Amino acid sequence: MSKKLITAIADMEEKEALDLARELLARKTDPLLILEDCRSAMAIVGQRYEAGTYFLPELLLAGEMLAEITEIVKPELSKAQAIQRHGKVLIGTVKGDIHDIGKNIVTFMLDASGFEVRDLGVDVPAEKFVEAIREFQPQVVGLSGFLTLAYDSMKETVAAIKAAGLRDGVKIMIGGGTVDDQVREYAGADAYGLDAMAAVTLAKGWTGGN
Ligand code: B12
Repeated sequence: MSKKLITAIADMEEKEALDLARELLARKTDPLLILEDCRSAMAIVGQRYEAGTYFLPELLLAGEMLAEITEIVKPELSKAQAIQRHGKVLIGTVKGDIHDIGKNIVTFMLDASGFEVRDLGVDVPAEKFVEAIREFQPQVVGLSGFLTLAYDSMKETVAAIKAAGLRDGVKIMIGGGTVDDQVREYAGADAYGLDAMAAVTLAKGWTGGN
């Protein structure tokens, strides 16, 4: 863990944060640990937003910094993973929610771990997931969401997949922010994953990848 990186992101020191991320990579720090620090920093940003000391511009800048750091660590992450295609994963941020930093990390990790991933983007209505399952034929569907309202959208999406007669053909994992096993049960998904590595482990478990 790099306290300096966490503090730089949390304090909105963009240049320092990016320089530190590059420096850590150059010192052969595990790219996953760098992403983990980003997550810790985001939690602090969230607390400051809740406390009223940060506002939307800070959330936006934090989002940008995280996206930039993800771009910086991407090449190293790719190198660490052997490319061997395991199966197909369809992913998206559910309806009403536009948070996609976490989803993008999950997408990237799945791709780097050998999955063919189709990313439907953000604010994705249930019907769009159904359409894409018919067309793309994934074994795994990933639903991401950070807002509390995303829980209902996840439930609607799983119900729509079931109503379309496609539920038995796919495994559904959910994740993002405060999603936990209770939300999984509420939504009717097969599993929830705490982070990008958990998403990869779940998908591999369902597709027989290793
Ligand atoms: C950055 C941010 C934004 C950015 C988003 C930029 C972007 N491109 O995503 C912007 C500024 C746009 C934004 C907007 C809003 N935000 Co905001 N935002 C955040 C913030 C600071 C960080 C979120 C984040 O990216 N975290 C880092 C990522 C890496 O974590 P993650 O998503 O959890 O992802 C990891 C895991 O969860 C997992 N994972 C993620 N997806 C999936 C999927 C699967 C299948 C699996 C297995 C795993 C998995 O793997 C990821 C990597 O390890 C949080 C505060 C916080 N507490 O974190 C608030 C927060 C989420 N936002 C909040 C709010 C209220 C909003 C707004 C409504 C604000 C407003 N008044 O307009 C809007 C939402 C608009 C909408 N319709 O969605 C609230 C949500 C409250 C709630 N419970 O509903 C929070 C918690 C802040 C707060 N404390 O109030 N936000």
